[in-house]
Amino acid sequence: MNRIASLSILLMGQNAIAQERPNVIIIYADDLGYGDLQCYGAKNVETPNVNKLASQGLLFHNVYACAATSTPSRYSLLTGEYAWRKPGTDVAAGNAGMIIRPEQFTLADVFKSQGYATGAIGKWHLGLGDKTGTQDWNAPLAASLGDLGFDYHYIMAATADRVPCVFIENGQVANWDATAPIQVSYEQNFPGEPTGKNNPELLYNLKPSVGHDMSIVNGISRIGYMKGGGKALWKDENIADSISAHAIEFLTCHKNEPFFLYLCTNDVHVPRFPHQRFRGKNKMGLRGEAIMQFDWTVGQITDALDRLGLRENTLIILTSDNGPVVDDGYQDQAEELLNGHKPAGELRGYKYSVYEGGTKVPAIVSWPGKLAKTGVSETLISQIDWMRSLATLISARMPKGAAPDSQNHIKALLGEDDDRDYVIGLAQDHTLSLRTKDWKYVEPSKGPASLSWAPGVETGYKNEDQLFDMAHGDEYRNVAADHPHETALLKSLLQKERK
Ligand code: NG6
Ligand code: CA
Repeated sequence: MNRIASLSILLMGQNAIAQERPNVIIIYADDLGYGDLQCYGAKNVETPNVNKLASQGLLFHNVYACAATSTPSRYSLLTGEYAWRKPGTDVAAGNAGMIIRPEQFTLADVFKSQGYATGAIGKWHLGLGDKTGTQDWNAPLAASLGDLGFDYHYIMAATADRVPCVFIENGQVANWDATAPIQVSYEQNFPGEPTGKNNPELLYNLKPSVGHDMSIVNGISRIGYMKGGGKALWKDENIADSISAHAIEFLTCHKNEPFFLYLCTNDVHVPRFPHQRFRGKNKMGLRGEAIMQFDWTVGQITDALDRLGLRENTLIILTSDNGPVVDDGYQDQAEELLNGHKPAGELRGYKYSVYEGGTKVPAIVSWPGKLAKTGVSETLISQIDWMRSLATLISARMPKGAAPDSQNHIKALLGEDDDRDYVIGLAQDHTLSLRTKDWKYVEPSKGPASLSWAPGVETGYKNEDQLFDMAHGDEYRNVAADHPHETALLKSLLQKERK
């Protein structure tokens, strides 16, 4: 059967789709930019495993994360609801209560409802437990991913630069150490505990440039205070290895049944501190090595699928939670060593921005023999739609009210042209943008033009309407005054969405 024929069977009727029951893996990178992969034009770093995935599948030029930072972007992907509709979805502290509530129907529930085994491995950053600051980290957490449809979970509570610096497996600290009970606070230090601010001599691995000067774990100071942890504390250089080992274990355990794996790497977020075997291997230093380590992780997963005979029946979606940033608060020389590398490619702006660099992300889909085409896709896609699209793929029904902003665009993910009418992007200060295939509108904002904590990021906040001609890829010249009709139209679409 040729590819088009197999796709049309796939999209024809519910039964035909259900028979497919492919495994689905979302590989969600952190802060990986549109220009950071070799297959997207990066020159200073080799990414052979990702390149291979792209060359056998689809490489997208117009995929958008829902937000320019992690928590709101992940919230939207997993719930199909725009984060800007839901208060409390900004970048979460490590002791935030669980942001998605157990009664919400999630992407994991979609798969679970169809009998899939579901797993979440790696960075979480959507809160844990009942209520912010009240967690007992020395006992099973009161609420965790098991309440959101994930059968198995092995996660970092927030980010590597936020305490607690431990992995949490199925709602309990992994390798919990009875001799070193864990305490966490985002308000005050624990008496006698060193901090990056007071004890810079203890920072033997990495020093902060902005913030990140509270508790010290593994010779790196973080955001927030923690005490204890003992043998449960992670070593940053082993995080990618732990994530990939647990992912391979999950694949192996579930090789005989359909599974969904939400695999979130810590790479290439700060603190960038990859394993020794990558050190000194890239001229861009730690940030380049973190990209190599990300690529290595991808290779670990695809090799495991090959070994297990699962490659053919597994749909892999690789993407990023938001755009790239170079200096994000540690002295890792990322800026000095760029050597001409452009993390966001030719896009304007970075992580946090309302411009393309904030939310346009690399995206690759691979499903051997099942895509309508391979090569490049220009289709306009938002991650907000993946929940309903994947539900359609596996014939899952969703309860009324679930995934309110998510549309079915499975055809787009599998290689047909199926543009979304428009995608909405959320910048760090809550400024929204709306982009159609031809135009991009940015609403007026009172936010600052640059950020004190991330020098080098152009936010794009301006106290006026901005309109850009995306048909000609020009996000530099504001043409709102020349095109009042388009400006008004896009502005009113955005206002309507907001209601
Ligand atoms: C910022 C952090 C930054 C990063 C970001 C969240 C400082 C100075 N900066 O506040 O390092 O952690 O939050 O990134 O603390 S995200 O990708 O998880 O959204
Ligand atoms: Ca991120």
